[in-house]
Amino acid sequence: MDLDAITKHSASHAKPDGLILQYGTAGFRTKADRLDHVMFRMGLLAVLRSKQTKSTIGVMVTASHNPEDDNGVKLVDPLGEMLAPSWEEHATHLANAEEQDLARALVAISEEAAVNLHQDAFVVIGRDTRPSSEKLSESVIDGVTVLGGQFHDYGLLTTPQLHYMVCCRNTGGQYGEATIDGYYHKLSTAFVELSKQASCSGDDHRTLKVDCANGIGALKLKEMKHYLPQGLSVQLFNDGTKGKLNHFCGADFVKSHQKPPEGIEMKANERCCSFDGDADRIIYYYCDADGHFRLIDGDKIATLISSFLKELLLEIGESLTVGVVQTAYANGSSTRYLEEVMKVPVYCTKTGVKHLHHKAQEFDLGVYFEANGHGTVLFSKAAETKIRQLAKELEDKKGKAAKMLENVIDLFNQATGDAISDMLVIEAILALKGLTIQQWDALYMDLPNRQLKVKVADRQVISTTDAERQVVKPPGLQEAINDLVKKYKLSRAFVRPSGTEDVVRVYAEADSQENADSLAYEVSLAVFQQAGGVGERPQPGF
Ligand code: 16G
Ligand code: MG
Repeated sequence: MDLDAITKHSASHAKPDGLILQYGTAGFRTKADRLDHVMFRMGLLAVLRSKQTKSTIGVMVTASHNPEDDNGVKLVDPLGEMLAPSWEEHATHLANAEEQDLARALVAISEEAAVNLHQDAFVVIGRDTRPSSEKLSESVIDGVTVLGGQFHDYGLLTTPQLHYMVCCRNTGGQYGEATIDGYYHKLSTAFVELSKQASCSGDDHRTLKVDCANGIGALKLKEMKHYLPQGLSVQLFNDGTKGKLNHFCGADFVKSHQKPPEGIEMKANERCCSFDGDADRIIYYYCDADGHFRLIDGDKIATLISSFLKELLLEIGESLTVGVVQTAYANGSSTRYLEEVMKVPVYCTKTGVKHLHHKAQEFDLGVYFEANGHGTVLFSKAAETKIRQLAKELEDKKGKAAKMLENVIDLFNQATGDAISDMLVIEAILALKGLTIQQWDALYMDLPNRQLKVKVADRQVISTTDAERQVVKPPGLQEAINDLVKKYKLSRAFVRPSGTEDVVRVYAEADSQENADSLAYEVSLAVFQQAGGVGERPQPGF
């Protein structure tokens, strides 16, 4: 390592004095103008990680569903997974080292992680459409080059596309070709093959309206349209030509406000969906004949997909295990439906894709979705091999089911949740089963729910256990929540410190919207009073 050169370059990406940032659930995220030094340093870190793993590492510049003037960065590990936890710590140390300590911090990481500095390094970079992203990705490249790493800059990509590229490059092209054309080709081929089986479902021209959150998803779906069959017509809204990124639109807005985005024309019973700012989340919805807005969130997506997979597995008759992984935010009705009606085992993990992903790897078919629409299906290597073998050898009903499962494997981005890939799987399943969006929605009734946030002086005073469903600190808060929950029917509530914002999040569900709102308010007040609330006290009503 040429430590002098590093120190010299770092001076032009100087860290603002005293600024401390944390590699959180989705990497570093804050106002874009505070991130230049973090980008440079993540370029450095990506090189070390690449040397250590002898693999290509990804760096994605995005702040997902956050406002347009925020930005962020995360590293992608060799098989397209989130960065390993021990390296999250290295990332935090490196980002927070004062200028004069930077070289020392780098040496310390190399030693602790036993990095062979003579090894070659290769880093791939992607970015979203934020005005700040281009400049920030140049700072990443600066960091990569000063440490002698080689790189390929993909420019504008969705987050899942970057995960895909990393996975392709580290599997010798087995997973797909590491180009944007390779991505479209892989997904569209699998989609066409899977949809072919739907010949008798009648509705052969399907329209889907997509709110692209004024983000990267719009650009990429536009490119992909040429690869999609005539049968699926995708109409883009909030495509970034006018509106602001994530402003009154996008999956996060729709899910948390439980209302349609601005800028989309919805007619009764039309199928609509929203992506988030970096296109790794998807939420469906429609307006019913009475004009009521109906949300179909990640839980219902997981249910649709699991029931489809279970049917195919029954057809092929192999004893492959299926598990569904959710978080505490999963609607109580979805968990009950999955367990009691569909008889699939359901597991709950902490919030954040890496936790769900990890748990899902324990099954032959691991379906994981957060209620906010982030998720995918993972197939174990053994299951994939078995399915591909049956698909090749058999021509009967069993072989047909195996072929469909093979298409599903290729269609899901198994590196991470992917709005484009999930959308295509859902569209194929709806067509295959001849389901309308109302029929899908009617699988079960969501319990009314409400999410709120509370500002406190230090959100870390709250700590939780049992996959974030129980508070252990401050003492007494869980008892207060228990007492409030007892006042309502079919009720449940939990609180947790956010991993991406300086707030405490509150979730409540109950038998009616009024009761869910009221419970959420009362729990917010308890948090405010017992966990050091600041600013305005929570108010009832919405
Ligand atoms: C990040 C996570 C998402 C999680 C959210 C929770 C990834 C890629 N993204 O966006 O899965 O739901 O954080 O945010 O892991 P919160 O901690 O602020 O509630
Ligand atoms: Mg996102």
